[in-house]
Amino acid sequence: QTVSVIGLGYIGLPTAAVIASRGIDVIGVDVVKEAVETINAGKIHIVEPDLDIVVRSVVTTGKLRATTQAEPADVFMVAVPTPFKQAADANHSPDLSYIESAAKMIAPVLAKGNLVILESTSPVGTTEKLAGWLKSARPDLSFPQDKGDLADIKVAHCPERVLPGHVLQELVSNDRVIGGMSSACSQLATQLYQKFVRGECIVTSARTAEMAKLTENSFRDVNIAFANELSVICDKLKINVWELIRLANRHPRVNILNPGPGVGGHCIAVDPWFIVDSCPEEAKMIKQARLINDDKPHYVVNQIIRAADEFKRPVIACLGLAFKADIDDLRESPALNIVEDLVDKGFAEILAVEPNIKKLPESLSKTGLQLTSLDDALDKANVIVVLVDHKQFKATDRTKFATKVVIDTRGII
Ligand code: SAJ
Repeated sequence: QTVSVIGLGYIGLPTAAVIASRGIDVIGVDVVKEAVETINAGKIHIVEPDLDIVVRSVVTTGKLRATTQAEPADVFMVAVPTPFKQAADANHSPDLSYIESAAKMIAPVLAKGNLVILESTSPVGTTEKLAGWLKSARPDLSFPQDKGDLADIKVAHCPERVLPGHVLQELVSNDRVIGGMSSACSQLATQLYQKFVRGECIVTSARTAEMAKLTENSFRDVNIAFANELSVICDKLKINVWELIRLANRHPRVNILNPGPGVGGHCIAVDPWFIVDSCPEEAKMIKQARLINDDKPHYVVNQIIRAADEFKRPVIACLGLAFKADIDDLRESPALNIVEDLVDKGFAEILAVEPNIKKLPESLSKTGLQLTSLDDALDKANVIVVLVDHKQFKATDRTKFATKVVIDTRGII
């Protein structure tokens, strides 16, 4: 059996590597030539604990090979991004163009008996759309929307659910929701996942699987919004929100999440919008949670401006740019947005610290800003803003903060 993974990013590459480590031949496909070359050299282009070791091993044994062009395989797993349309689009409508491109890419090499799995988090109805794109490119084959269990090509949605930073472990241990477009589709997909997943594989429809994934991330978003709202309320009432949450969580049925500078990443800050886009009238709380979490970075910027006001020459050390602790991922990062906003406002000298990257993203480097080491930043700054709870920051000697004004959005100090 040969499995082809389309999209070798934060989900696709670990998935390809784990499947290959089970002795299955894997062809990884990505449109980015540099990523393909890096992988074929046994290296990785993303930060994820232990992934380098697994990739090196499966590339060395020849079980994983990367290429820029689709090749015939038994199973195609699509793990491409599903962002929303950014440009001046207040409705956050989903951008399915990467899935459509993936469909066009694999269609020419599809053969009778193949299974196509959509792993990308997707709005309800996307798996049917994917099957539709495949069908229009290959009218010579039959698909489950017309032929059900008897179709030549099987199609299923099995949403990824792994936590960045713990991907290798969660890929294997998490339960999987398998949403086939017919029961034969689910059966074939289950057989594949059972080869590398220790968790349970639970079968449902493609639409329910799509909604299940969106629901998981919306649940988290709504709960973080509750914590973020509490943090703003506590500021006003002069209560330490961290102590408050610790106390409330002593109740056996209360489990409040952590407030922060906002919600980032490609998942939780995006997926709830897919529900809002499908049901704008009905998804009231889900939308409100998004708005609360999206507003938090502005609130933090205002806190910083007020703190800097005390100093004639404010120097602000911003600790962390990633969207959460101990990763290099800056996608939809509230920390990055806050630093961009501070630089843009130009009222202070900004020092950006991010131990997990080697150079600043274009949005900051073009302003002339450079990465500062943690020690330099702590020495020079009079205002310190903790934006990410990276392990390096948590391990810092607390006395270094003693003489500074500290805004700790993560509650590590
Ligand atoms: N955050 C808080 N407070 C918290 C928890 C998180 O402010 O108490 C913030 C983080 O700092 C970060 C954002 O929320 O900015 C999201 O981080 P996260 O760790 O909650 O989740 P992700 O985006 O890394 O991964 C999520 C996971 N989903 C759930 O936990 C329900 C993961 O299992 C999914 O596979 C992933 O989204 C995805 O790919 O959809």
